Amino acid sequence: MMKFDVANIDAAPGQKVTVTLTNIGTLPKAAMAHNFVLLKAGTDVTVFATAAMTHAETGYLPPEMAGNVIVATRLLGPGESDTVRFTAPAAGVYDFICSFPGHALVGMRGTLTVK
Ligand SMILES: [Cu+2]
Repeated sequence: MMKFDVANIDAAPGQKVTVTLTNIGTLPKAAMAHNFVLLKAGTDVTVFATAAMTHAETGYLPPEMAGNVIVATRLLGPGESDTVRFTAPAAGVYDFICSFPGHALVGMRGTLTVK
């Protein structure tokens, strides 16, 4: 399923947050991999996701938009898992997406609400 099971994460500014992503799918990694990419405020999700499509070599993280990424997991194949830790930024709403081609655009995204 091209969906995160958690669509919103709440945190307080400065709070330490741990996110573990597990790909529970069974399709091969080349066809259906997932990651968790938390984007800085003001990042256009469509622009980022579109730029990501051509960067398989970096796990679909566009080098030219590296400055827009707060934190990202590895790109995960079936059954794989990765954990990232970060400090919640200033109050606001931040998008997170899966940057595998097409996934964010069909709804594999969510928000981090910091307040
Ligand atoms: Cu995905």
